[in-house]
This record gives sequence, C-alpha cells and structure tokens, in this order.
Amino acid sequence: KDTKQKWFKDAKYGLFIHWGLYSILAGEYKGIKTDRIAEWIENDLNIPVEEYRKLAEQFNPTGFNADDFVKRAKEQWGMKYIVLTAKHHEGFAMYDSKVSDFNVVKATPYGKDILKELQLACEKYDVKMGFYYSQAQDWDDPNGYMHRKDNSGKDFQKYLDEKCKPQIKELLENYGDICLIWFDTPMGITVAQTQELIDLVKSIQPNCLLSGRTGNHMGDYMTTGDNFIPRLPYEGDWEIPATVNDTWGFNKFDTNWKKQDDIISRLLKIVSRGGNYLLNVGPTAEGTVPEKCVEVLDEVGKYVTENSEA
Ligand code: FUL
Repeated sequence: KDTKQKWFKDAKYGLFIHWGLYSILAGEYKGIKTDRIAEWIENDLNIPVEEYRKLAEQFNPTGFNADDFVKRAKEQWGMKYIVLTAKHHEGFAMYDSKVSDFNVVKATPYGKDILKELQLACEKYDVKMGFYYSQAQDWDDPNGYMHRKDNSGKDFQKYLDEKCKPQIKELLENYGDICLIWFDTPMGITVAQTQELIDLVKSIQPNCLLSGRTGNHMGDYMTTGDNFIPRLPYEGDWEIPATVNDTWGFNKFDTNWKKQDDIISRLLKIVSRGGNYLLNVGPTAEGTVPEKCVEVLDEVGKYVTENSEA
C-alpha cells in the first residue's frame, strides 16, 4: 500500500519505545523468570489482574527526561519519528486518561503525563510522534481479549465503545499531530469494528497513518512480522518493528544486545528494500535506557548521521 505521505517514505529510521508497568517487573515475577518477551509477563505468568494493577503504586520514573530522550534520538541516533506505547496489552495508559483510572497520572506516584512530555519534546526538536495502542488485547479490561485464554462471554464491542475508542479519541485530540497509530495484534476484531476505529481516527486526524497490524489488514501500509526483514523489496510503503536485544519491554536478564555493525547492516538491507526500520528500546522503571543499548545506538547513530542528509 502507498501511504502517499512523504514523511513516512523519507523517514527510514524511527524509535519504538515499549514502556509500561511491565518495566518494573523487568522479566521476573515472584522469583519466576519469564522466558518470553518481557511486556507479556502478566499474560505468560498468569499474574492476577488485581496484583498486576498494584504495580502502578511503584511506578516513579524520576530518571525520565523526555527532552534528552528526543534530542538524543534525533541528533545522535539519526531517527526521524518516535512511537511510544500509549497502552500496551496490559491495559495501562501512559497518559492522562479520563476514560480509565488505570493510568500514569491517576494511579502512580509519578503522576505526570508521559505522552504530554514526549509531545512537547517532539515538537521542540521537530520529530514526528506516533503511539502504539493495543486495539484488541487488553488484559485489564474484562471485555478485552486475552491471548490463548478463554475469551468466550466477553463483550468485545463494549470494550471498543467504552475504552478503546474513547481512549483513541483522547490521544488524537490532546497531543497535537499524531503521525501514526501502531495498532497491534488484531485478534478477533471484525471488519466492521476495524472500520469504526479507522473512521474515528481519520475523522479527527485525517493524516494519521495506521500500521499494517490494524485489523483485517485495513491499515495504511505494511508491517512485517517482529524483527522480520524481507529478502526482496515489498511493493508500497512498509515498516519493520525490531528489537536491539530479544525483548521489547525492559528485561533485566536480556543483555543480548546486537552489535552496531549488525544493526547497521540490517538498516541498510531494510532501507535498500524500501522499508522503515522502527527500532525499539525498553526503558527501565526509572525511565532510562540501559547503558549498553545506548552505546550501540550511539555508534549506529554516528554512521547514520554521517551518511544521511540533514
Ligand atoms: C507484538 C506484541 O505482542 C509485542 O508485545 C510487541 O509490542 C511487538 C512490537 O508486537 O505483536
């Protein structure tokens, strides 16, 4: 598909940020390590919702500085857009939501709107901002889908009408220009329900793009599988979501950082085949990116900034 948007075609390299309450657990719950991606820990270790919710009381990322983060992504890493998890499958909103109290402003000691901080920094440094929103899976909402669990008896439409759509509306109305929404894991969402989401988004921000994982392949461009680089160019506009190590959300046990040369060679493959590389960092619960990861991205960034037009 053709996005018909120059910024997306020109972007090539963007920053994905997976950040949420799972960052506190960092891959381990009550002494048990998850063997999968860390942001899935609630689902994979069957953590009861009420217990998981309590994590919010510990969320206080005083080390987070949106200004430094965005400045670094743009100037040092050479990235053109940033996509933050506004709400991942865990159901927790990283912004001030009136729709659900399970959000960073109401439920945590931090009490500040992370998306707002990011927006201001993105505007200051002229970086495009998008957000990830888990359209179908919501492990906190009684009517949101869960993975490999019994979803019968759920009223998914109710979740859409009472949480998903109202939150999408907030996100599009309160945070300036949103370059894209990264809808993910569509699960059982129907064509009609997907259309409702699309109509809502486009009625508020017609230029906001929708990722390839929007339900029923109804998004604006193609998204590859996680970390999947195609051997040949795809037609139209596409993007690959990818990690620097083997997780999206922070996992203290995962130090399998790719080498800078490996990332550069991936970037060259992706760009030469016409895609955008959306490379992920998982900040810690304190709001900082692991040092080793920063080192790799700094090195890649030198190459990128030396070899691309300003
Ligand atoms: C997957 C999600 O389930 C992962 O947690 C992550 O967000 C990745 C980018 O997409 O489908």
